[in-house]
Amino acid sequence: MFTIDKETFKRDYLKKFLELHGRELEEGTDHHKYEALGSLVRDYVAKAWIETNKRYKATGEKQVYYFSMEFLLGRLLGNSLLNLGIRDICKEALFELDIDLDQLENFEQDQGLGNGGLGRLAACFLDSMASLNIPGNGCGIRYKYGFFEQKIINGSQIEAPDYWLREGNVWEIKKPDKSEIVKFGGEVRMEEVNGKLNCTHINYEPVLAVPYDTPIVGYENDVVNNLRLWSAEPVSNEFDFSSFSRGDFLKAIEYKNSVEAISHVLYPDDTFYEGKILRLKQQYFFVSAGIQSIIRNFKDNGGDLSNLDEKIAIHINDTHPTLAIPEIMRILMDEEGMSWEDAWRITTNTVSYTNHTILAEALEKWQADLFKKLLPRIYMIVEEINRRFCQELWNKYIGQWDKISNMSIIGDGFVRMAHLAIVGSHSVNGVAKLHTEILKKQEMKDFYYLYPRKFNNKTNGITHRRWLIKSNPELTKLLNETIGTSWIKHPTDLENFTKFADNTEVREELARIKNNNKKKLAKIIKDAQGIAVDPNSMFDVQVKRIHAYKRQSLNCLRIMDLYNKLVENPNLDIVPRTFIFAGKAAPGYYLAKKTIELINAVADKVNNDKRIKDKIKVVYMENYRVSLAESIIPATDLSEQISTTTKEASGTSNMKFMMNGALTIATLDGANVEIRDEVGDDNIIIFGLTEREVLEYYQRGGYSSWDTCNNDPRLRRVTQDIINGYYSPDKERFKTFYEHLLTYNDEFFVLKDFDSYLNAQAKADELYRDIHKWQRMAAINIAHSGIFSSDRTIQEYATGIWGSGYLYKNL
Ligand code: 26V
Repeated sequence: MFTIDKETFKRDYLKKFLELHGRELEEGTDHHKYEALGSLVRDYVAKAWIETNKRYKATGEKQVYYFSMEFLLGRLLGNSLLNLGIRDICKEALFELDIDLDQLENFEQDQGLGNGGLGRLAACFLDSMASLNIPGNGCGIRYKYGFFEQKIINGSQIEAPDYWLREGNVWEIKKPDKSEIVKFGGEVRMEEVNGKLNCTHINYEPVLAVPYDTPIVGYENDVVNNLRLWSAEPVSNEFDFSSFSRGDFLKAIEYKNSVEAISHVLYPDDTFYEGKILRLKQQYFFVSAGIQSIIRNFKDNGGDLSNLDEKIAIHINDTHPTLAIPEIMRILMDEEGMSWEDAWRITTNTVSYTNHTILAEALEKWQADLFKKLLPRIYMIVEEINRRFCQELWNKYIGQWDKISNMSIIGDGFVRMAHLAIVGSHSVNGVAKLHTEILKKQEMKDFYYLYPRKFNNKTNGITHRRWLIKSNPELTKLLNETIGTSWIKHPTDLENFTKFADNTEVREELARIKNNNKKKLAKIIKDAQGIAVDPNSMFDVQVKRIHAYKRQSLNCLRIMDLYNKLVENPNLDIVPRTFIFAGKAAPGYYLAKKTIELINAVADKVNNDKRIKDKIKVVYMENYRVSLAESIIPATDLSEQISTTTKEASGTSNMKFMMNGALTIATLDGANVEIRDEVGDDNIIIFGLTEREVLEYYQRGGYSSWDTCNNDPRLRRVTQDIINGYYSPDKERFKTFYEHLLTYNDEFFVLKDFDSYLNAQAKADELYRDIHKWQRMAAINIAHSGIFSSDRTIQEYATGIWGSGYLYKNL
């Protein structure tokens, strides 16, 4: 294992600083100091990185490649130091140089190449693969602009570009010699030569895919895995791209721009699919580059392609990388001369797929004519996959034309990516028990009947190294002092903490730690937006993407109701609360942006009303991102997980909150169900419609939001307040919000769940009054959170899907 003593570290650091900046430490800025440290850590990591690679080559172990359009890594310095096992030494050494490590870490820009849950999950998975000694690599896009930066101006969201590379990125290494060429457009010629079909692709637009590698450090195990992100560049002048650029300056510039657009920006949508051709281009770009480099590497190491599936597992994170399937087919057939049958067997045995949402509006389907024009050879292969698949259906479901056309991969003029992903892979998984059941019973039921063995569940997880050890050092210390340190490598050992739930001293210590974290967050809030919040109030938090199904609206309506009650009776006996929101809305999602505005309008009114004596405060924190989550989550008392049942595939912040000792108020949706099963009904607050009730309303109707509203004076009042000028002189401002609830019958049952939600909140209020009772519940939540470590999730993927890793070999 990597070790270093304090003096050597100091020497190395000063040397690095001088080399990098050409000046003495005293003359450097904080950013200089951060950069020198990052760069030094990368040097330390480099040796293990190379060694890991060599070891994988020597043992010939199965390699996993996790393909994802998004990797939401956040900051890397703190976690790399932690995983290397030198964070404490480094902190002491820097202290002696008059540098505060915690502060320095704040100078790192978040690497925000993801929208939300799906991208962060990919990042947690990389951390777990490295920490479990699983040869697992990430493959994605190096967007020049990450997820936009959110500013709240006059209560509304304004988007600014996230040029995260402005000050450089110490973690990445560019590897131009490992570039690949990706081909778009053009024509395909098929010729029969000696009884074999030969395929040539001509007049295409070539794009150079250049890889940038980032080391992923395992926890104290000398493993350093690789995340490879591809950047698009024009091919060099020597390349003969004759038909469109030679001698024509303007065309050459156009070409350059069109190429660079590919890795320019991350699409800031996570639930609404638009058929933007650039996005399809992004998908094929990184998938083709990734697959080509895997196969090239495999062959260079003497691999035999006929057993590719025994040596390599390719996992696709949602449908975005589904073109991996026809791309592998293309290479095996066109470039390696394999038969369709052999190529198909190898491809399907290699690829596995995770579904992350059941929202119909997020399902990817590409217009077939656009697809064909952009990717002519890939389209031919998809057509052939579909022809053979439909043949199989015809033989099985004689005469059932509707069923067959519903299941077809190409239909109604579109290529349906989820269908291609299911047909072309050997495993399809959902991300929580309920979600997988809904996939099997509803969304993908026809495919489940056809391929029951492909479907399986892998409940999500989070890395406890970032989300507990790194972000909550005081809680980590308490755990180590009470139950020892075995939980760090075996997170389910956190269960041993259960016996301390009844220990008065431990409960008091838990309360003290929480209060400390709340004080830190209160300072961040004060510095950022000038609002004073009381660390002794209950911190009631909802942070996540803004979406109608996640129901920030429900949370907002109950705050409005509570405010009305307080105005009526300022002496109302309630536990003082600070309501904290954060999250970004997709720039084109009008209702979500209006939700942010409404919350801010409510905040403005509530925070400035002297009558209610500061009993409640509402804060909307700007620019939610991984590093901000790391400050908010350890400071939370109550975690809001209030999506409409059936809509949230899993959720992962729910797991982060419980691991940090927050209690959860939740619907029985996504992984909330499993959290409830772990902690028991007494240690979570559940409310709202059940799965059955929701599905019945969707199928049979019978819900009238209008009637629900009219029968509840509280709802009548708060819904009127949205449009009567109470929160904005402009009565039109929140009209859409109102209409969604009342004119369009409240698609997500916000009004229906209102009463039950208020009762649940009253229960939270009552529990919080007895701090011992509350901390007992907090302790039980922490103790049962180990199962939600992504180490458990990754072990399940490795043994159940990929057939990889140490655990698999020792089964
Ligand atoms: C979908 C789309 C649709 C087209 C436009 C661009 C785009 C980008 C990303 C996505 C993926 C959305 C799906 C997603 O993020 N699902 C979340 O996945 C989490 C990890 O499994 C899970 O915890 C959340 O419940 C689920 O909403």
